[in-house]
Amino acid sequence: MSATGIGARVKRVEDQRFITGKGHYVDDVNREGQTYAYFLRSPHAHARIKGINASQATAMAGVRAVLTGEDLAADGIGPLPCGWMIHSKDGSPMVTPGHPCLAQGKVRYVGDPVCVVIADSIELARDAAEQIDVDYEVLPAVVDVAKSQESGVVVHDEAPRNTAFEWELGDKGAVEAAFAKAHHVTKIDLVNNRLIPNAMEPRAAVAEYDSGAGHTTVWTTSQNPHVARLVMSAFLNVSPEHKLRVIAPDVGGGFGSKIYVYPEETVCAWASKKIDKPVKWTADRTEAFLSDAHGRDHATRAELAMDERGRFLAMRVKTLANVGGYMNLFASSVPTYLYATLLSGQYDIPAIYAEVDAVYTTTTPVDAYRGAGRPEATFVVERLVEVAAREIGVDPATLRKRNFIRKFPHQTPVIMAYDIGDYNASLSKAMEVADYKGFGKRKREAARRGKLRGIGFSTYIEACGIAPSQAVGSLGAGVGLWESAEVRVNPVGTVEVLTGSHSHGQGHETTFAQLVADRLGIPFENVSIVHGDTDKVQFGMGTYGSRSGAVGMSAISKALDKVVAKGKKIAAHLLEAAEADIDFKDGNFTVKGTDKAIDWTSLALGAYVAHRFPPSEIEPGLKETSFYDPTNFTFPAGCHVCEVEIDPDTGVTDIVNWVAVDDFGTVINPMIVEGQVHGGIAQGVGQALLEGTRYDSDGQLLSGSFMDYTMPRADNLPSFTVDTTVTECPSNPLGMKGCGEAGAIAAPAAVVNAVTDALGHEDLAMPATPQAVWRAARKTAQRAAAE
Ligand code: MCN
Repeated sequence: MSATGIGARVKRVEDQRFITGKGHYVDDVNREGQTYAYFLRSPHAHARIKGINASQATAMAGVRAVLTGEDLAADGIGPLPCGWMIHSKDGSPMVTPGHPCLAQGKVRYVGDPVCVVIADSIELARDAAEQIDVDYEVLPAVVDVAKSQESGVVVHDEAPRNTAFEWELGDKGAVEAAFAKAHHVTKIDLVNNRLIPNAMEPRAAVAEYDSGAGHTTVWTTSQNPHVARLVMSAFLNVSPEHKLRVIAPDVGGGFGSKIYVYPEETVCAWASKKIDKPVKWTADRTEAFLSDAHGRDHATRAELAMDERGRFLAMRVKTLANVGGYMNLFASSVPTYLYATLLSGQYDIPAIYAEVDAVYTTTTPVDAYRGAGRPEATFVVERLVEVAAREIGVDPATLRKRNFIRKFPHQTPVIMAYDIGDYNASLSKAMEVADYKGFGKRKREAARRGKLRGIGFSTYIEACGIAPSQAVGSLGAGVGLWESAEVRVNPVGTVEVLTGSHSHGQGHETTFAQLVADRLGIPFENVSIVHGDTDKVQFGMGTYGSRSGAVGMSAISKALDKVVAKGKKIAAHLLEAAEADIDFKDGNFTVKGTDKAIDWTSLALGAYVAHRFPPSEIEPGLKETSFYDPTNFTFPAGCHVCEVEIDPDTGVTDIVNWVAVDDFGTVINPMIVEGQVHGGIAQGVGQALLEGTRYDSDGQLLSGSFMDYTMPRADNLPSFTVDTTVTECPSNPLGMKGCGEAGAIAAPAAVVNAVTDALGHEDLAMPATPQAVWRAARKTAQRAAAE
């Protein structure tokens, strides 16, 4: 392995600019004559808008415009789309009344943008917004997904019970038959708590309309600028599409929350044309809490049927998924295709039946957040298995091993075809590294100190590399997501790679360059990665669903194959040899069995300056493109073990040890992968112990700041032990599986399994705050005293 090639721990090249304050983010973009947008947001969760009087604001000097939903409608601009149509079990299409960028007639969550003020400064825009009088008729709110359908509150007239869809997956009859003959049934009710994404950089947009060229440029905090352009141009009636350029420069984290096309960014693009001036908007942290798409928010009943030997016979799951006030772009696919299809976990379960009701409430729209559906599925499966183990008195690791899938490929009863894995290997390794055998001793020792010690497993699986068209076709989703790459070899041998992936913290500028340097045998420093600009990269699908390695890098790999193939043709011509006799290794083209050779730099120059290429065989230049659509998802899987110690007097949970053994197939950069795992675990621990989104019954967000919404900090986390097992993914040329979400998927179940193990009972919701844990510990103590 070279010092910078595949498998090397290369330090992230992008970090130089990030840690020296030289990153270039949207808020760093300033255009001449720019104006500032301020969104006046609804203070009510649910209200009819009876009128908007903006006359005083409009009259203020320096105010360029006050625009409302009516202005949008007058310009023929319709609601934002929802990406994936889901059909209910009765065959009816989901009810998705549309998401206007500025409220029309009604507001449906606190923070819903009602109008936008554009002014010469942000202070002025904010002052002017205070002069706007919105006449609201306040309506009752509903925030709890479990109560929404029976609440009598109607969020959208088109959905009288607030039900967007009632979807099902699996064989209901087979599941009922299996439950009827089960020896033991474990049943749990659980809530997957709503999360607020909190990327470090808030959302922002700068839009500039060039009336001379009839062209708009939007700089925006997007994870997928091309999809943003496609949606925005359709929404804003921009034709042809390339009259809109979207640039996503450095983006300070997204975690899924910057995939969608949001109202605010779209309104900036529209407003810039309307007033013929650049318009800038940067969300403040409160706006981020209120208006970034939230994650999770499921209420689930799950049941597992087992035979007398603890073999899993069937699983039955009913989930209510909160979609909030509007159906967002990916919101329909998260609790369906990305959730129910993973309910088999790592287990051989003959029959599974899942029902998912997506439900509107008067809360911030919910969409994908790191893991998107897969953390929810893992939480259901891994809690169910843990509780089942305790109920039937079998060691949780043993029960898992007894039920693992061992033969591959494996077709689950919920559509997914797992290609490869070795779940026993990762669990066994994790048990060893975590010294599972020694746990009993540690527990007794902790008890002597008055502490409760617990250990929890999470043997998770996820589907990454979203989304192969062949696989999603069988889900009925219709649209697959490929990725593009263009490899440009310059005459001096340096290489530029244009990729449709977007890096917003994942280190693509490093790992993608490692692949190129490794494959071409050229210095790592001679490779640069270009992304995030629709005028530079022709098209791409962006970054989410841990797809950029398996899909984006595979596209690069395919393009590199073409570059090498053409290089061989050129080398054959220059070396006066047959093409079949040319070998390529370590940056040198050689003629087999001779000492004739040409190095990479000379070949690159030759591609541009060499004359007399046979015209029918070789075109001058060296640049190749590939569009790569994988044949299947990748299925990263692994085992996380969390060990906790609880102080029963304070309820504080201390994570004392964490072992993660993951299978990500071929690893390009172990250091970056470990960083991804660390970050994911931190987010999962946040969900399990700290992050509680709270609305009051009027729909006011009570946890709307870092004072009330607790993010994980370094002192909440142990030093992680991260290890791997490797089974190479057969469905992409690099053998890679995604790693960007694994930690967040695995961690919540591991923590809750550990905490409930310590407490000795199951009745604990996330986040397991000190107060909740203290109460639970008291219950355990009272129960023990009563016995
Ligand atoms: N990698 C590797 N070997 C592998 C797999 C991946 O070296 N076997 C490298 C990749 O080359 C890439 C990184 O690890 O540099 C992550 O790759 P991958 O798992 O393909 O994930 P993506 O690049 O597609 O990133 C998306 C993923 C998701 S879905 C969320 S959410 C998330 C995450 O990445 N959001 C993040 N990690 C994040 N990290 C930061 N800092 N900020 C975010 O917003």
